Amino acid sequence: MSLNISSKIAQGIRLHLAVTTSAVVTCFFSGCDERKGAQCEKKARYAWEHPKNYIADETRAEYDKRMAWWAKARFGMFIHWGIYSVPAGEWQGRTNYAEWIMNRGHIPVSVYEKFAAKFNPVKFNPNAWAAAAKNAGMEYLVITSKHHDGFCMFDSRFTKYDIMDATPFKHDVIGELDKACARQDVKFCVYYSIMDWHHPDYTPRRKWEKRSAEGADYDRYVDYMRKQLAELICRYHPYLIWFDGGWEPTWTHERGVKLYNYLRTLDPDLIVNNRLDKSRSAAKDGVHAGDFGTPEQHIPATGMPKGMYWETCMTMNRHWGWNKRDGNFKTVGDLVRKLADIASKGGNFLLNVGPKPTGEFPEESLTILRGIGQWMKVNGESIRGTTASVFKNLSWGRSTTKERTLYLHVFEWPENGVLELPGLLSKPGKAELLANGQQVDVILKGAYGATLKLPERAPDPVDSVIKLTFAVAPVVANAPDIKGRARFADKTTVEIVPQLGLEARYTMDGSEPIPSSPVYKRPLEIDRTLVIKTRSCLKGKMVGPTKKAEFEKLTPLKAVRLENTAPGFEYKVYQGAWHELPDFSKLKPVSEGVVDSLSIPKSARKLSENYAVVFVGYIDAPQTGLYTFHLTSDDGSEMLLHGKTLISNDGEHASETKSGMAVLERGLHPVEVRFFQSGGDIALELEATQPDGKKGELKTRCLCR
Ligand code: FHN
Repeated sequence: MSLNISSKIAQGIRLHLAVTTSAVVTCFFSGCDERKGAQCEKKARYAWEHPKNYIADETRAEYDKRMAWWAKARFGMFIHWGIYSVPAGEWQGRTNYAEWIMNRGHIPVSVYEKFAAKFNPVKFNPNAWAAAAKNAGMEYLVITSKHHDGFCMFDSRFTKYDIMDATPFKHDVIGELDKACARQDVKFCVYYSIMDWHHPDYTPRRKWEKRSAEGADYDRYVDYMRKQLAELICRYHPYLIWFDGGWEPTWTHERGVKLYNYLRTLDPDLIVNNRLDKSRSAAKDGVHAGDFGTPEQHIPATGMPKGMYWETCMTMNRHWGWNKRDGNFKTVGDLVRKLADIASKGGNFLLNVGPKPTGEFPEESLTILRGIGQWMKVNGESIRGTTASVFKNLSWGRSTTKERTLYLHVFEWPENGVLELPGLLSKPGKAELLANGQQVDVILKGAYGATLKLPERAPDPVDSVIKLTFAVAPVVANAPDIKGRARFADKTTVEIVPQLGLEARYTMDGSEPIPSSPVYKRPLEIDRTLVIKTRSCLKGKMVGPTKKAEFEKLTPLKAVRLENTAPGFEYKVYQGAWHELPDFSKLKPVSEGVVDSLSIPKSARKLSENYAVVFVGYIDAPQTGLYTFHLTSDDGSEMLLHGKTLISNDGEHASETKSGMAVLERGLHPVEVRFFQSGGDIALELEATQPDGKKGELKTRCLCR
């Protein structure tokens, strides 16, 4: 019996103990058939009515212990599979859909339900899926048990809209994959969407729907949800539940907190992501619900603050669910480097597969999984069980850490064979190529620092790993941090943050810091454009890389003198499917007009997706001084001031805010905002923090009356 099954039994016993200690039902493991929903429901009802407050009461040590297997895993498989795979991304002539097809294609429930009767994935092979994950080096697997369309890929007692009742397939996909994962020693986890476009009690309805919300009772929907979650926990004992779709106003922080504590009361070892709370915080702050952060389709530039668990989820192509025309798959090399980059920042990588309606993985996905698996077979120890890099920045690649071992992920193999180890203060004991154990020469540089003399040929074209072992945990002198506003109006304050135990010496004339340069002791007041450089100093020797930061004193942008303006923005609407802002000079608008403030015009909203809008007007700056503009959008956007890009927030993404600063003279300044919506949620807002600190929407005017 593989370890994993026994740990499942242990989990099952723990589950019983966790709840039977609440003296609700004395349920002996052997006699209690978890599959009887009624008994499970009784245990869950107690947990719902009497949840423990894990958010407030769990200690950091308990939290870290519970997260240990997940943090060690580093790499998992995401699977988006449902009846939305039947139309394969196509509907009424459009081909850019996937798991959002019901909403973006405005498909009424009665029509969409018909996909269930066509869902018959006879080639579904759970063992092959679990093996594909394991062989790729993935230690856990998260599959959609219910996505936003409300269709359940498991046999639920609380709806007929599930794979057992509504499809000819009649296999409990979740249950079969759960068992297959146990056999392959892959930890089985499920995704569950709070948003549900099918359930009659879920609100808000889609704006385009005719289906009335009359009689809908959201509390009744939440009760449905908690019962289904009890089914999933009691029957399949998932190691983790990955929530999504909690962004609509009906779902609240309070509901997220209650749900989190309920789930943990039902299974204290369960891990839950941060998307069941509104804030999506990843901090263990005793207030917010959720155990790890979930950046999507991107890798945070410097990871997440120390102590926060986080996981980047990403598609292999451009869609989560199956789209038969989407051949834009990332390369194996790109994904291996992303995996190393994420691990070097202390995060996990959840890489998605969107299976076909036949039950097969796309061939491209299998090729990618095999390619990553080949790399992981040789280099897996440099990912699994590692922690973040001790180097803040490496020009040639990344680094991961395992106590007294550093794994150097060399993306760019040095032509001269010399690999710099910037700021390394500890003396390496041994250096070897992980691929073949070949020794690598370590050349010490004086009291501190070292380089490696590498063989001519890199063992791996994408990421060659060098294993460096030390007598003690290695210490690196990184560059001190420099904090301050890069662009300012009249003066600003700059802080330099030395590394613990080291001095930060600095210059303000752009020259290299040397042992006789000033030691940073207090914030620097600057009132002119200049360059600051700083470097760590240890016992009179400069160590580690130099950090450079440029500070620009902004000259106020001149206001333009205009007559006959009126409040608002002129706008033009364009139609098309884009993944980033198009070149509007090559397009013809489908409608135009004036809006009182920056908002999506009705003529665009009617298109619901695959459209862009360009707004033109004048910011009416009430005072002279420094303005910080904040542009929020879902999907991409851009703000131009006096014809130059001030903020770029482009690309397909969930709601995201980017900022930019400018010094404005009191008066009118030409502004243009460009926005595109590919589909799904929508957001567009432009706010400004004024020189007096007041934040809000600025008035705009246009030559539009
Ligand atoms: O709307 C979903 C989307 O379909 C997909 O499930 C991703 C995966 O993280 N989550 C939401 C978009 O942020």
